[in-house]
Amino acid sequence: MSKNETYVYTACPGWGDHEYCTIKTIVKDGKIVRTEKADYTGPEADQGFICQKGIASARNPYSPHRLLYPMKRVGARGEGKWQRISWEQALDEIAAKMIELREKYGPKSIVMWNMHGGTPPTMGLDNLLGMRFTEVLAAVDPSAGYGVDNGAIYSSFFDMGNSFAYTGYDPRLIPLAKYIIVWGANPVENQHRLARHLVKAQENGAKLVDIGLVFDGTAGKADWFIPVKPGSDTALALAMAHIIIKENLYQVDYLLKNTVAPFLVRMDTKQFLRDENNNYQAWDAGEGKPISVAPREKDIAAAAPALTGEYTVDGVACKPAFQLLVEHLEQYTPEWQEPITGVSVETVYKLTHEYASTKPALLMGVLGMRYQNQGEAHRAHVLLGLLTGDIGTFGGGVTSSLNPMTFPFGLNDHPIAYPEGRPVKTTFMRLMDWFEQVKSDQPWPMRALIKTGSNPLHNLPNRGRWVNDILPKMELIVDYDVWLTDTGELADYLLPDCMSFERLEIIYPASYSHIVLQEPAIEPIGEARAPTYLYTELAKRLGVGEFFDKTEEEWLELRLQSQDPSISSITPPLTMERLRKEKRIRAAVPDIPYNPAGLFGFLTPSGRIEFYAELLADMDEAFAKYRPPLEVMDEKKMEKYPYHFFSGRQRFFMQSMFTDDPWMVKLSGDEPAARMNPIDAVREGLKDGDMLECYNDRGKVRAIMRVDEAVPPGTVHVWFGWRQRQFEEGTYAELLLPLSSKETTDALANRWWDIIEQQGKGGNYYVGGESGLAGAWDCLWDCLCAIKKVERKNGGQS
Ligand SMILES: Nc1nc2c(c(=O)[nH]1)N[C@H]1C(S)=C(S)[C@@H](COP(=O)(O)OP(=O)(O)OC[C@H]3O[C@@H](n4cnc5c(=O)[nH]c(N)nc54)[C@H](O)[C@@H]3O)O[C@H]1N2
Ligand SMILES: Nc1nc2c(c(=O)[nH]1)N[C@H]1C(S)=C(S)[C@@H](COP(=O)(O)OP(=O)(O)OC[C@H]3O[C@@H](n4cnc5c(=O)[nH]c(N)nc54)[C@H](O)[C@@H]3O)O[C@H]1N2
Ligand code: SF4
Ligand SMILES: [Mo]
Repeated sequence: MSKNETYVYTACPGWGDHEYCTIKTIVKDGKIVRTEKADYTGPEADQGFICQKGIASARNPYSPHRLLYPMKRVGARGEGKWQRISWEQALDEIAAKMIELREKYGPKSIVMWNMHGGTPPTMGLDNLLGMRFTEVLAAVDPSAGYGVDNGAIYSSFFDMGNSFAYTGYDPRLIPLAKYIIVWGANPVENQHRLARHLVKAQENGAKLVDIGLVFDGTAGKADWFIPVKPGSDTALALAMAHIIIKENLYQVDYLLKNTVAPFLVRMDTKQFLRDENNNYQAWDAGEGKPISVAPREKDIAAAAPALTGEYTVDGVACKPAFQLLVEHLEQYTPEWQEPITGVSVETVYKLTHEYASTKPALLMGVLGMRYQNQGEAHRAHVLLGLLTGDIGTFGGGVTSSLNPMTFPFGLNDHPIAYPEGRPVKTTFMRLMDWFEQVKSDQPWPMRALIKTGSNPLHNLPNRGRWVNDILPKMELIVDYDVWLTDTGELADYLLPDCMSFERLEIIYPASYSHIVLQEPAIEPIGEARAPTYLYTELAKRLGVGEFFDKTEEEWLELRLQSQDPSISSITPPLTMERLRKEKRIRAAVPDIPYNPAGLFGFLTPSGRIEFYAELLADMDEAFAKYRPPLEVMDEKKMEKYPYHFFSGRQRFFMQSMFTDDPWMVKLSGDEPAARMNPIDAVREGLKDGDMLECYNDRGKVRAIMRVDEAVPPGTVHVWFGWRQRQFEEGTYAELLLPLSSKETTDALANRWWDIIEQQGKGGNYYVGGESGLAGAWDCLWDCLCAIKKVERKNGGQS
């Protein structure tokens, strides 16, 4: 750093829902001059590299596109006519309308949309005070059930007992792996921090295999790319499991100690056999009698615990869960999967032999499998990881959401989010129920939508539902953001938040075992105001001011009063004063990398991996099964809509967060494109540069056609990130099939939500305990479309 330069730490504005980088923001003469990687301490000193977006983010606060003043709609909704007003006027009018609606329709007519993923830093005051506000108003929160990433999360609840404990993976473990399958993900372009560790693993001799759809950056870096047909992965994974069993490549000792493989299942009820003390039962083939196994007991005191066979105990016919698995997998042969996945029989054998014989093997992925059957894909991955004995090993295992994190720890957030320490007044709803209810006004009407986190009109499927069913019901729509987004364009009031560079916060998710103080690098630009101001001022006007009586500094001091030993045993104690001085402080956590299975054990009732999910046995869903995706493999639907429509992400955008930066737009090709394989383009008589309309019965999008061999035949790919106004017509969100609907939801997701609700945990993922979030997990590329060439209107604009 040169003379006259100072620095603070900041959550990267490209935070997204996954990366969570802390950046070092360097300031000179009151202006941000550049950003760099943060300096961590101790064993994490060499971690925390950032990407080109983080580097370019120093420009963001000064963007002419920023939302800088409160705005009030003057024309019709969506007409784009705004009038600048003062904060006073905005707050007075919004509060008056909320009071009016509350009196007329009750407190539950107010909907607070405060989805946490994308607001830097997740679980900062933006989110926490939003939750508190929702709670004291006794309002509705449908966004806690917004689960775009959660096929894996709910399915791991059944097999692993916890939805959250297994989604994170310490990036420092990756270079220890000797075989890595990136399966349905693109970490080289989307998880830049992991990319470095993958390269290191390759340098250490690991083989990197990519099983994917598009020949993306990770495929380019991989030693072996295996293309699969969309939504078919469960078939491939189950065929691999089939081979592992047929050829005895599984780890018997691991199965006996860590899984329900030896547990006897009653053939009459399909539940585990239990003794009078409610312990599980295995079969001792040495003694020829059953033996009890207590939950969490690892070693079975049997001479020879049986994994296969059929036994009768007190007149009840039983089989070990492993025997049932062998029978279940019989049908999933490599020959059976070939026409489904497009992967040859030889390839499946080669892949399986390499994967099962190299240790440790890591299976990374799942988020690229956003099809209706994604939960089964993750369960099938878990099955592979336990058959090979990799789950829980250092360098091996199965990850789902690629959240690169180190040791997790909690701040004292419950009392901030919920004055009573837990939600008692908030109504949490599944998104699919919410849509139904808003549309029908039954059993009660909802009339105000206050959106403080996320950009649902851009990022949720079937935009038409919002435009036609939801927004017209709302007498008040407020959008608190830093840009004018697709959601903001349809609001009545726009309120400008501060960017992370302008706010005081604490950063901790994925900050490499450190608690970091985010200090304002610059004064707020324009009239941007931080969430403490927004909620304090609104609460005052709504008669709940006593719940918002603290300054930013005081809220943060309260967050540090955590009982979590990782925080409470920091010496000298963690205080704001200490943080001000040192900027980042290492939590009291071990020096070795975090390994979730090692740390938590398995949180199922048995304390073992329940690849036989007892909770689903009555539905005949105890094992992972192949189920075709809803649209993409449906030959009948393909007669009308022959192309798979894919809107996956690319490296220069972070969801909808960098789309207003001309550099990123330039690097992304100036304007949105629909990419197609040359084989399809030639057959359709299309030329590179033609204007293409992709459509189905939900909606349409127009974009320039680009020929690209990276896209497989049969797929049209429009990059995720572009705003609606950057397309000539329509947007990808119009076409997409949502799972948050009665027609498309999945029996496992419904069962999961029922259990969570029974346990009183229908609330929030991060704050409400180990569960939460999903229940309405939505879907993004289980989607078909047709295409046609159209005339270009205006030469495109970006
Ligand atoms: N640059 C950038 N980085 C990001 C984000 C961003 O917007 N921009 N967003 C962040 C967020 S919130 C998330 S959730 C993550 C997501 O990160 P990823 O999971 O990596 O997401 P995608 O790039 O959307 O999809 C990954 C890959 O899935 C493959 N795929 C598609 N369909 C199938 C299929 O049926 N089977 C298989 N095996 N593969 C398939 C495609 O080849 C695609 O390249 O990225 C995070 N990082
Ligand atoms: N077509 C398609 N749709 C997708 C996906 C896809 O791949 N393709 N991916 C899905 C996935 S995995 C995810 S996680 C979701 C993400 O969905 P969202 O969470 O809705 O995505 P973001 O664009 O990150 O939205 C964050 C919002 O917060 C705003 N924001 C940024 N910084 C601040 C701040 O400091 N304060 C305030 N108040 N607001 C701020 C941003 O401008 C943006 O409007 O999208 C999903 N939707
Ligand atoms: S990976 Fe994401 S959070 Fe990290 S520096 Fe890049 S844009 Fe920022
Ligand atoms: Mo995500």
